[in-house]
Amino acid sequence: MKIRTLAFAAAMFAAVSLSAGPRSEILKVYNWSDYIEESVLPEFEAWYEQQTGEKIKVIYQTFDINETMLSKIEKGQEDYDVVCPSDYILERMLNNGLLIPLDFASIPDSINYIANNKSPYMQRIFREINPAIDANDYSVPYMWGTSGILYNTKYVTDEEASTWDVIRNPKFAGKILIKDAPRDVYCPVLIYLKQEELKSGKVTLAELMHDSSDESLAAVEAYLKQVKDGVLGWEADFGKEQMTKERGVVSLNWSGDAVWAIEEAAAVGVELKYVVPKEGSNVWFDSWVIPKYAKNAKAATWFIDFMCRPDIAIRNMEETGYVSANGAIEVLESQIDEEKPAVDLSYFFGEQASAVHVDETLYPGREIIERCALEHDWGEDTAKLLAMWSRVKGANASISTWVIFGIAIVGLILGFFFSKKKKNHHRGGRRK
Ligand code: SPD
Repeated sequence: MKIRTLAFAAAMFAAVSLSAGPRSEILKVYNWSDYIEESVLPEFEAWYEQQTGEKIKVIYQTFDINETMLSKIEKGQEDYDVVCPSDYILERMLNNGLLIPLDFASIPDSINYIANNKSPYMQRIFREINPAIDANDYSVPYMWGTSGILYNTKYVTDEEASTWDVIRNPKFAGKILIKDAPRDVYCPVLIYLKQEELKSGKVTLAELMHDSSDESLAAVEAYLKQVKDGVLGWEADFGKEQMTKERGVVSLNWSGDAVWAIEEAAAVGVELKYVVPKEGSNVWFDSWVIPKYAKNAKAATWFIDFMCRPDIAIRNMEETGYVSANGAIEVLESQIDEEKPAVDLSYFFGEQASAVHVDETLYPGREIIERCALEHDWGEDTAKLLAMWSRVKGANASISTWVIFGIAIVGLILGFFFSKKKKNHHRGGRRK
């Protein structure tokens, strides 16, 4: 597995833009960094031409955080044809009418990989995102996983890593990496802080995922301020390498980054492990959608279908460490390793998968999934979370935080400018 470099993306974007043809022959894809096997892109171009008789050139760009992508669509109205938001951003895009429905009927039945490889589990959780709009009509899941703790077994015991409190354990001060993803940090910390309420049944995990109260934000902020002194870095993508090089020993991370790091570290004799702490966590997914400003929905739909082709899904998994949300049994079979303990995956693949020998970091078993919940859109309250995040990180803020912060400031300035312009216009109108 190798990491996509920014330079590659920039060079590819520049080269393709220069030679770009008519818009109907261009497909603009905006995806997370390190989230695809690059060679599938030219293969898609050839496949599309073979299937439709039409030419297509993929312009591929990447982002590190959901909020950058969202801002480009929501505020910038950029004409990306396919983007890949996480669950709570998909929910926001649905709620705000930013997506167009997928025209599944435009793909012939014989090659409709979207329809043929749906996982019943994914379909169910997509239906639950917004009871009024079925997210299955607008999006197709790409990868999924959990948030948890990646740790170096030379320094950290299984017991120490089994609780979220490990991120504030003074023993690991200066060697702790935290994902620079406010929602993915807030949720586990809140779950940790609300253990008593969860155990007594006063609150459920699912309810906590909607909890944007001032009280909970303040509690998480106070906790994270204690964590901060021991933090080596707030990272969007570099954490996995820091762990393989043993600069960090504890990392609050996503399961896919963990798989990548565990494999890379093993190659240099370092043992890393991943655990979803006992208190619970969030399960997440990223999915393909077509934003309403897209200019080539047809090629976008074919692209999404191509991504659901089992052999393509497997290659993307192998490259990135993440797990395809594809329900095809070939995808599961490609990951079977008889040396691993049996895991109950019937919730995802059906009864035939009640004891499959796979890596549980890749595919969480039923008992792990039962202590995880999905994050949700907070609407206007998202601003409170971002403000809290900036206060916690303060001078240590990373590039992505400054990007989010910059986006908010530009939004405020534009809002101020336009409201002034509107007032002047009204004044002018009255003077006439
Ligand atoms: N490097 C690609 C990372 C994509 C992971 N998405 C996880 C989102 C969790 N909210």
